[in-house]
Amino acid sequence: MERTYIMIKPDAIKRGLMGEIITRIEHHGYKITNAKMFNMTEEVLNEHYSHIMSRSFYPEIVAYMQGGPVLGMVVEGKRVIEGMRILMGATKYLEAAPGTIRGDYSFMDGENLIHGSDSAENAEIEIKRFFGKNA
Ligand code: IDP
Ligand code: MG
Repeated sequence: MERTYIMIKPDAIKRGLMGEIITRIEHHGYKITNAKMFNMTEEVLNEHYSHIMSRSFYPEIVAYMQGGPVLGMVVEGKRVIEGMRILMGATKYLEAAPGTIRGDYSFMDGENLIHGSDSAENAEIEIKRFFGKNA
């Protein structure tokens, strides 16, 4: 079965949206097979977000992602990588369709509630990064 790395970001946890997001994932038929709450270190953030490190908004993303704990999860299901990206909605809240997690609850470009791996290769890298090689 395909699997992906999903992370509920600090804004969602502060706003009490963790249960709502988990419910959406489960109601879509996906299985959460591992989960843990933790605080992101700057070292891990720089690895996880290496593709946006050169962007002007990066310092704000570091502060945002360290503003509280995150919930990291391994989520399994048929075509779950693509399916979770659809459930999440577009990165920027104005482009995120109604009915998606970001489209329904995000109102800022940076603070967009949830992360999901964008490819099979990155899903395995991210699961290993956050849950270790035996996950
Ligand atoms: P994704 O989370 O939809 O995969 P990425 O391009 O991988 O989007 O960007 C990682 C994270 O960086 C986003 O989820 C968001 O928090 C932040 N980000 C990306 N683009 C912007 C932007 O233009 N302004 C502010 N924050 C951004
Ligand atoms: Mg991404």
